[in-house]
Amino acid sequence: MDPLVERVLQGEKSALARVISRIENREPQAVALLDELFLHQKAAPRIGVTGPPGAGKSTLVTGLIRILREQGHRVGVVAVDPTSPFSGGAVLGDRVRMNEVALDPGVFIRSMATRGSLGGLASTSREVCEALDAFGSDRILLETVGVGQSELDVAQAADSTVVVVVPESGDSVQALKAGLMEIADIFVVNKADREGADRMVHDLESALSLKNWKDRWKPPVLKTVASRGEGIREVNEALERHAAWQLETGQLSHRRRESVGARILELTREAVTRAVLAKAGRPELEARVDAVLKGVESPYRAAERWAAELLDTANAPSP
Ligand SMILES: Nc1nc2c(ncn2[C@@H]2O[C@H](COP(=O)(O)OP(=O)(O)O)[C@@H](O)[C@H]2O)c(=O)[nH]1
Ligand SMILES: [Mg+2]
Repeated sequence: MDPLVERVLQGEKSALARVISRIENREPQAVALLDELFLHQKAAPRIGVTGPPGAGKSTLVTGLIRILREQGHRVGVVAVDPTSPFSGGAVLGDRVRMNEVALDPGVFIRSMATRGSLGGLASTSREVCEALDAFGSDRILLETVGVGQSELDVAQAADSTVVVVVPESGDSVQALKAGLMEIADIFVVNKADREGADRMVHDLESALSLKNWKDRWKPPVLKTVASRGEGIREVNEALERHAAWQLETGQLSHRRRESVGARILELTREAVTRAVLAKAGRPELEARVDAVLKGVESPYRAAERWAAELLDTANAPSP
């Protein structure tokens, strides 16, 4: 076993931090580390918290960490926020509270910058969750900004997803139509100390009541004032109910199965692309680019043709 992996399994924070840096920097050894760590996961529940910038996600996460710690859990947090150019440790909303939880030996917080593409962020954050799980975090919180498809991908790595909105975001019902409805297991209307919170709750509930929830989990709509710690216990209870429901109905294994399937496909796609470029090389790609630029064929056609050729070669009986 890699000594670094051994140290992570013993719960050494500095070793975990190093493994995560290797994952983030896409260092070649990271794959070997992940490969070893994967087998030591205990399938800790992963809780996604998503919503627009400034909605209070980090503040809510801080409150959840506190409650989970009271319950004796070891908590791992991954915060992915491309809209917030935080530097150093300023991950969570309130520095003082953040320091309080970050100094707790039972809490590990990692913020992820916008390094590389957003698409890469989705798989990187998933890998970081795996490392946290092997490390011994038995609850993993994943904070992401809900703005684009990639963030939705990140949210989908979670077993339960909390979507945070605020009263003044009158457009959030609009956002629901754009896909948040699909991923929310729990809605939180935060900043309920502001005007319009009840109206927002009402709007969300009306939008939800239009759907048929038979045999499905109907997302509850909760109100919080995260900055004062109000309503967070109820959010945690809703998360516990959702986890229990998923276990009873088999949804949990279904969701994880889908997630692992998508992951294998994604990794296979990456591996195939790497292998093709290594073998055929850039010139092969350039020739196809030329054909597309000259209007000989479309990129769709070029890709289809290339894939067909590759599969043909792979399937051809050896001479
Ligand atoms: N009035 C009010 N402000 C809040 C509440 N929750 C968080 N905030 C503030 O909103 C700002 C953004 O919070 P943050 O947690 O960083 O939002 P994030 O970008 O979604 O992670 C901070 O200044 C928080 O103190 C709340 O319930 N009421
Ligand atoms: Mg935040």
